[in-house]
Amino acid sequence: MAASPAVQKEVLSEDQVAFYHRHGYVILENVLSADELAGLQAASERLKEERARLAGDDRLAVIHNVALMDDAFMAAARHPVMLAAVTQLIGANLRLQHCKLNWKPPAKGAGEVHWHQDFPFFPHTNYDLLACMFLLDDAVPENGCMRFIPGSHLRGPVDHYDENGKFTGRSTDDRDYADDVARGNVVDMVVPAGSMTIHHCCMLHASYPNHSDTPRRGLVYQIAAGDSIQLGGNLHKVWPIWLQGADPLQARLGDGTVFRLNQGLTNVGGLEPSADWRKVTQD
Ligand SMILES: O=C(O)CCC(=O)C(=O)O
Repeated sequence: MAASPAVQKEVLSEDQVAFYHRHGYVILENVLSADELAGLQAASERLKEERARLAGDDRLAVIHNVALMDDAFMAAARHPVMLAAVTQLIGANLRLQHCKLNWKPPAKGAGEVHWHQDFPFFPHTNYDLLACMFLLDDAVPENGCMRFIPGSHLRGPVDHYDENGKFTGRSTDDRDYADDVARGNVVDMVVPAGSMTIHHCCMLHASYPNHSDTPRRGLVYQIAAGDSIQLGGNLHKVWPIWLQGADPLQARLGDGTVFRLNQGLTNVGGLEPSADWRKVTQD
C-alpha cells in the first residue's frame, strides 16, 4: 500500500460540514492553484485521443482510471484540500473507489445526464461515500454544469430499474425528482475553474447539455470511508489505491453493526493497477 500523507488540518467550517449533512453537497471555490489547474488541463489534453476513441466528438466521454494514465491525476487524487475536506465528512481512512474525467465536448446540445444517484451504481455497506469533482473549466448551465436536488440524499437510494428489473443507470420513477424540479428545488453547480464540488452518494443529480463552444471537463474522485465496503457494481482498476489512513479491516452497516474482516478484500484475478489498463474491461 502506498504511503499516505499525514491528515491535513481542517478546511471546512462547522457550517460547511453541517451544510453537507443537511443538503448533501458542499462547494469549495478555487481549491486548485493556477499551476495545478494548468497542469490538470494539460493532462486532460493528453487524453484527447482516448476521449475521441471512447465517445467521438459529440458525446460525453467518461474516461475511467485516469489516475493510472497520468501522474497529474494520481497526484490530484491526494490533493491535500480534498483529503482534508473528505476527512471532515466521512473520516480519515479513505479508499479511492473510482476516478474519471468527464469531458463534455463543445458539441451543440450534447452530453446531458439524466437524474440519477451514484450509490445504485456501486452499492456499499453504508453511505460514507462521496464524489469530489474538480472543475477544469468554468461550469455554467450553458456548458453543461451539474444540477443537484438539495436534501435528496436523505431519502436513501431511489429506483434505477426498468419494468423488467434491468438496471438503467438513471432514476426511473419521475416522482423521485419531477416535483423538486417543478418547485425549483434544484441548485446549479455554477463554479469557476479550479473549484471542487463534493456530493453525497445518494444525491439526486443531473447535468445540462453543452451548448457552448468550449468543453466542460470535470475530474471526479469517488471516495469511500475505509469501513464502507462495496457490495456490487464495477470494481475499477484504481480500487486497490488507498488514499489516506489505514484499512480498518471492518465493514460497517447503515445501522451501525460492524463486522470484522479477516483480511482486506484481495483480488486474485488481475485487477491490479498497471500500465496495461487498456486490456481490462472496465464498464
Ligand atoms: O459530468 C457531468 O456533468 C455528470 C457527472 C455525473 O453525474 C456523474 O459522474 O455521476
